[in-house]
Amino acid sequence: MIKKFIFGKPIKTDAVVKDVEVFSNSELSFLNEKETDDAISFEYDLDVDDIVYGLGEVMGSINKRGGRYISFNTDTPNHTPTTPSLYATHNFLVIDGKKKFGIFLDNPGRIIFEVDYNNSKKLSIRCENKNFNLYLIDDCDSSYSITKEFLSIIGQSFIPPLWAFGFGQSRWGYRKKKDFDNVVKGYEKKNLPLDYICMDIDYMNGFRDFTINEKRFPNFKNYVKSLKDKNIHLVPIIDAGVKIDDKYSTYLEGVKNNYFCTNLEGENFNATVWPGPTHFPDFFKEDTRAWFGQKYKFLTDYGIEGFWNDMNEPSIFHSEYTAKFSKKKAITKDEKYFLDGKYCEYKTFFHNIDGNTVCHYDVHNVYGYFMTRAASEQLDKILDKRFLLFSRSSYIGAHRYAGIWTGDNKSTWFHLKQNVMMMPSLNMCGFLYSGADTGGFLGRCSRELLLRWLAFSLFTPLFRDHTALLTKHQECYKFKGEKDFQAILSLRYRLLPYIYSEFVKAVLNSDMYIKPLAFEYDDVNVRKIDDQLLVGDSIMVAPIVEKGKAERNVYLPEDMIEVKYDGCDFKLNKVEKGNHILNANLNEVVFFIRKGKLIPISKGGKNTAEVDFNNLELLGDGDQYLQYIDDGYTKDVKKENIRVLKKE
Ligand code: MIG
Repeated sequence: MIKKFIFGKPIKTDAVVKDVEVFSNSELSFLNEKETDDAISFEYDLDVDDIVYGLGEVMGSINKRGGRYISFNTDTPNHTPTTPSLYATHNFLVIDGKKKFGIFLDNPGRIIFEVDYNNSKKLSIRCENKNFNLYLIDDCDSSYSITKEFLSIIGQSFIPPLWAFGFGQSRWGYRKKKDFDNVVKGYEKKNLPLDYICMDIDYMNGFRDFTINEKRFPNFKNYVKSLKDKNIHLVPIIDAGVKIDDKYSTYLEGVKNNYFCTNLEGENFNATVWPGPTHFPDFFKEDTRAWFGQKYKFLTDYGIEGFWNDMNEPSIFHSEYTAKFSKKKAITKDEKYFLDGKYCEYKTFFHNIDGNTVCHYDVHNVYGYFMTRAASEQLDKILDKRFLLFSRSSYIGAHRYAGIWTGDNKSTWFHLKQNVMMMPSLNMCGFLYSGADTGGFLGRCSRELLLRWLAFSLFTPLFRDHTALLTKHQECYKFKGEKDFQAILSLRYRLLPYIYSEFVKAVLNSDMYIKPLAFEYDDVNVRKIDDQLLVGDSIMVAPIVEKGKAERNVYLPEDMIEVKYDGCDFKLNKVEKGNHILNANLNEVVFFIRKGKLIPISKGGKNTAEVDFNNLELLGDGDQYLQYIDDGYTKDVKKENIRVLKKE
């Protein structure tokens, strides 16, 4: 049963799309609500064995106990075990104990969650914005059913085209056509698959959105087409800020139509990001969203069908207010308010929400969501097929409009493990099309780390190798011994019919694509496992996430079939329920097929277009597999596209 509780006067976030009955707040007494001048708080006593799932894009394990998490979208390059905020806000959590319930705080303001923090045995939630909706899901017998109820009220997740399920290469630092040609050549030469290349900020003219540097990309339309003829897509980045420049049409249109956020004086707010001084579009306004979204047509007219939205927390290097106040010797009390804390700038600009002026700080966490929604709603109108879109910042609701990537991680084993642990939480919040920068964004990626990371990421829908400016090159073809890379990457394409089918079925059924083991198995031994995951309905993965290791422990909650793939053969081996050790060399991936299940395997290909979805081999001991199949572009994604494959 899902119940809605209303506190104050919340703004419309559209996070929840289904009507939910409203109940009196007195029914929430078990959450010990307390209201003070500056917050509404809740507190709940946790039993020793209670597990707390959820919160989407946050650091830590699948079980959130022991952590302090702050919902306040932040551009941070330092993701440590105790980093409280990343780029997204996903305020859904499930408490799994004697009492089982889920809570979703549809609150765009700053929230502090403490989950058995410092062994307090308490779950405490402090909402700074006192205007919000709270949804409670109870009367369910498992965390999994609570999650599915939740997914059913927030609406269907975004589905990109089939090519977006291929492998993508990216690097901040590709500047000109030749850099992209080299990537294509590099992958071709070493016989490695590739479906898309991301274009980072240097393709633009002085970091102006919706421009192309024609000197670096002469005849861009032909170039896009020539790559598409090879089944390779270009995916340009779009940043949130619009450069202040009298000769730039996007800027002029924004000023003329009052599309931008305003400052304390009511003028357009001025903040510095990559292009220098910029204005931020006020994505809370419908007309701003329609305008900004239509701007993507500039690029779709060149044949572009995929984008990534960045810097939309929004990230600010510095602003007119920090500049002004930092020069002053004496600061008044009022001014101090704006300089108090790290997030001062967010208190100094404003949105127009249904005619009311609202301080950005209070609604900060939905800004990126509304940017991505702007893009998605208009791309949907511009193109008569599905498109790729993924965003850095997000909020629950954004999952209907785009996928996400998890931002600026590092080339470390810890970040690989963190990627594994975060995936189920993202899925719980509707972000099925998601993934991390494979190989790590910052730092120097070793060959071993990249191979192991690819061996995990090949199971995640967004499968992209991305790295930062000035780091060591991290493209697969830059490393010696291409055979190992061929082996790992080819598995993605051999599993593509399974991955695509399981992904779409999960979307259509308001289900998760990647799940914790405990969501399927009622087995005390799996409650603490956070480095093994279920991928779709048939596969369990147990990735190697440690340096110098070719083996690891794995626990099977039931009899399974171990599959070892080395680039050619699938070696099958029946394994009994219980503890085992798995071995996988750098050119091998080991995964498991669940009891009574099947997986379809294709012959593979150099890109998704080459994969034959009809000529499939079935592995496993089940008797039928439900395959979702379509043309890879249609918007009409429906259950009728599912066919039954039977084992002979
Ligand atoms: O301030 O566009 O997370 O993926 O390569 C850095 C450059 C801005 C941050 C993104 C990253 C991207 C980078 N961007």
